[in-house]
This record gives sequence, C-alpha cells and structure tokens, in this order.
Amino acid sequence: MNKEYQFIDVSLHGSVGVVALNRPKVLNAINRPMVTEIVTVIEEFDRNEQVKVIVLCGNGRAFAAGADIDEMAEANAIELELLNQFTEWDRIAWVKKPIIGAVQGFALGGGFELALCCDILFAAHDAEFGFPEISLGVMPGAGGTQRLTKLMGKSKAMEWLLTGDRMSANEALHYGVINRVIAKELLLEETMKFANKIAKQAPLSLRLIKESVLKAVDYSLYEGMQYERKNFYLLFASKDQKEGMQAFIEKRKPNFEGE
Ligand code: DAK
Repeated sequence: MNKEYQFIDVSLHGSVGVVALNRPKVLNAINRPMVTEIVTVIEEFDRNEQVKVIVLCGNGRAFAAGADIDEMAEANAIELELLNQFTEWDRIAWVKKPIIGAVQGFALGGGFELALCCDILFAAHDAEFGFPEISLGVMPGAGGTQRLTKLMGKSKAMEWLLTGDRMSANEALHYGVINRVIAKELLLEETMKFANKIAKQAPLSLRLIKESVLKAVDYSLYEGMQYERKNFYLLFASKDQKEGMQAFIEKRKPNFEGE
C-alpha cells in the first residue's frame, strides 16, 4: 500500500488489511474526505486477492467521536441531499470480506455507526458507545437506528437512542452489540490474532457465509434459507471444496486458494 491518505493510516499485514482512522487530535471525528478514504481503501482491500480480512480501528484515544461537528454545523438539508454522501457510506455494507472492528475509547454517533458496519467487534474495557445526536438536535442518519435495533431489540435501542447515554464495553457485550471485551493494551494484538485465524479459512466460504448471515438480518427465515442453500451449492463449484474434503480424507491440512 504505497498511496498516501490524509485522514487514515493503511497497512497490510500478511493477509489482513488494516485501516486506522487517523485524526487523533479531534478523536478521529469523521469528515467527508475521511469517509471517501475509508470507502476507497476498504473497496481496494475487497478486490485485493492477498487480503482475506479487513480490520478497522482508530489511532489515539478513540475509535471515532462521531461525524465532524465543525463540518456539519452549517450544513443545510438541500446541500446534504445534493452531496448524497450516504451512497458512498452505504458501499461499506457491500464489502464481501469480513470486517473486524477494534474499538478503544469513544465510538459515538457516526463512529458508532461505522463500528456497527463491522461484522465482528472487539472493544477495549474503556470503550464507550453511544448516539449523542439527540443532544445536538439531530438523529443518527447512517444506519444507527436500524442496526442498533436489529442487534439489541426495539425497547433497549429506543432507550439508548432517546437518552443519548453512553454504553460501556461490558453493556455493549451484554446486549450483543460487540463480540469481546479485551484489555486495552491487547486490543489490536488480539484483533489481529483473530483476523489471522479466520484469514486461514477458505476465502469463498468466508465470503458466502458473511453474505448469508447478513441476509438473515433482512430476510424471513424461509427466504434466508433459500439464499443460504444457493450459496451452499455454489461452494461445490469451487476448487477449495474439493481441496478441503480431499485434505480431510488424506489427513492433512487443506491448502485453500480462493477458487
Ligand atoms: N467533531 C469535531 N471535533 C470533535 C468531535 C466531533 N465529533 N469530537 C471531539 N472533537 C474534538 C474536540 O472539539 C476537541 O478539540 P480541541 O478543543 O482540542 O480543538 C478534541 O476533539 C478533544 O475532545 P474533548 O476535549 O471534547 O475531549 P473529552 O475527552 O473532554 O470529551 C467527547 C470527549 C467524545 C465526550 C467529546 O469530545 C464529545 O462529546 N464529542 C462530540 C460527540 C458527538 O456529539 N459526536 C457527533 C454526533 S453526530 C454521515 C455519517 C454519519 C453522521 C453524519 C453524516 N454521512 C455519511 C453523510 C453522524 C453524525 C454524528 O456523529
């Protein structure tokens, strides 16, 4: 990765691509060019054959304290409609490879919404999640009301969204919003360990399992199972299915190639 980015750090560690939000002085407040950079790089990683898993994290003491309020303060509705920046944001949801989020410190507003775009979330003990939009006289607009509700159910989501209160890492774990709480100093190390572990799995299986799980959120059980079945059949067209099963029979480790 030799391109220079202004608001993010990008690195490649074997088969794990890492995007670190990098405006630590303003707690990684997400401005518009940062959204463009994040989406550009995640999509590049998604197309890069070497990359199997993507990790998203923040430099400094926060994951991200929300969208950049200085940038938003004077915005008007028509300007936002014409900017149409949510189409760019929505492309994160189309990424095929697993995205693992590592959250330390604040994940607020748009920062929480970005974390909720991840497939797996690890958080440090000091992580705080919340939607402070209500105290700014606005509301979440990048998926927060929808994704939080699908994860924790209507009543609890309503409470967090209407109060704007901050959820601790342990509360987020309790409500099924995140996967693990980890000591702060080990957060990145443990996240990378996990990313490397799943990066060794058959790439096409990773891809189609992610796609099928996401369908479970939107589809009825019947529709979801039809979708799952098509993906199941599809994997029998792959070389990796032959290799995986042959390796089992020959009592050796499979050598997956993503084909
Ligand atoms: N925007 C701009 N600057 C921010 C910021 C933010 N969201 N959050 C923090 N900063 C800046 C502070 O102004 C401060 O800058 P200096 O004064 O040092 O120049 C620096 O970061 C450190 O912050 P604090 O001094 O406030 O640090 P504390 O530890 O005392 O407090 C805090 C941390 C996170 C509790 C506090 O900074 C805070 O309340 N921050 C604002 C949280 C918030 O309301 N976030 C915005 C929610 S609205 C979209 C996608 C998403 C969204 C919109 C559009 N599209 C794709 C179109 C989302 C909207 C939102 O997120």
